[in-house]
Amino acid sequence: MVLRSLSDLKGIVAGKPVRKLVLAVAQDQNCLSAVLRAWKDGIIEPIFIGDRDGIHTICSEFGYDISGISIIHEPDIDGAVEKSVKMLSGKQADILMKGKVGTAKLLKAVLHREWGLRTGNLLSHIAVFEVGTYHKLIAVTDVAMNIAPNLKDKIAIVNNSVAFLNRLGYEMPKVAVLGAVEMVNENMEATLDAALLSKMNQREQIRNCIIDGPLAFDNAVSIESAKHKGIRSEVAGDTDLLLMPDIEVGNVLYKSLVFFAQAKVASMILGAQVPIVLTSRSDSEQAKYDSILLAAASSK
Ligand code: COD
Repeated sequence: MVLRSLSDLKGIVAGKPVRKLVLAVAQDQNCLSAVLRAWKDGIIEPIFIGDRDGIHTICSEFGYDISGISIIHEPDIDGAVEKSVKMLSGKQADILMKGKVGTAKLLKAVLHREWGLRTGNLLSHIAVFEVGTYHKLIAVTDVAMNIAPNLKDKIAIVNNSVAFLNRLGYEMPKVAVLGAVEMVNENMEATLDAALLSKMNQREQIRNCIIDGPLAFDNAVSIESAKHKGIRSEVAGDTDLLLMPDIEVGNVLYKSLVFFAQAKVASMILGAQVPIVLTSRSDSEQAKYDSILLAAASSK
């Protein structure tokens, strides 16, 4: 199975129960608009936690009808984040979504030792792009949570991402581990990790996917480019998942795809007790809607 567009996710969600989504620090116009659209489309049932007056002001200004939606009033940002995370860890809802709060603040609450959403696994971020010049969706990890993953972290990030793609219906997703070059260079750590991950996959230490690397970005997404360099690879030109060497490379690729290539994107955090919709403040309303769709489609 291969998904070609983010709207293909609707077909997956159609067969699943409606999930309860908590919007943490809900007084954000783009987030409210996306959540309400997803609610009307029967994807989720929302709960808003945040400043009630702020939420009502936005809704009356933009004409949003929120009658029937529960609002938990908590004007303090830290308090609203804590109440939201606790609602998820208390199993009263299914999906957490970041509203008008910084990424690091929300993630620190998610990682809280007593009332957070840890599982014992590494948590990681995944972004799924619909790019006009590529023949299918392409996922990129980790562009927003793990800053400088070591080999052990990269194994966990691949495992999180592969389990996620398997849940979306991909039986053997193709994983490209990126480097600046496609040869192992002992001075470039990313190429050493890539070679190890590929060998671990060959030896079935990492399963349910096909890993190849190091691949430079052009070889990962273009078969012509790979052929030109004489690279024989099952992954080259047909990648489903790009593993980034670190957050800077990942974040720059993310922003380049959105701002230069007008790609559509959906993103979330994997590996926690529940799916977490974590879009950045500059993401569009459509990206927020698609991220809710992604979280619902990949729910267990
Ligand atoms: N998965 C599971 N546990 C983790 C993870 C993870 N990815 N990261 C940290 N932990 C655990 C550690 O094991 C430790 O027990 C505790 O959390 C604190 O660890 P620190 O001190 O390394 O981490 P923090 O709390 O200072 O920061 C964690 C963040 C996720 C907030 C941090 O890594 C971060 O700021 N990431 C980048 C977020 C960001 O700004 N993204 C924006 C890009 S758009």
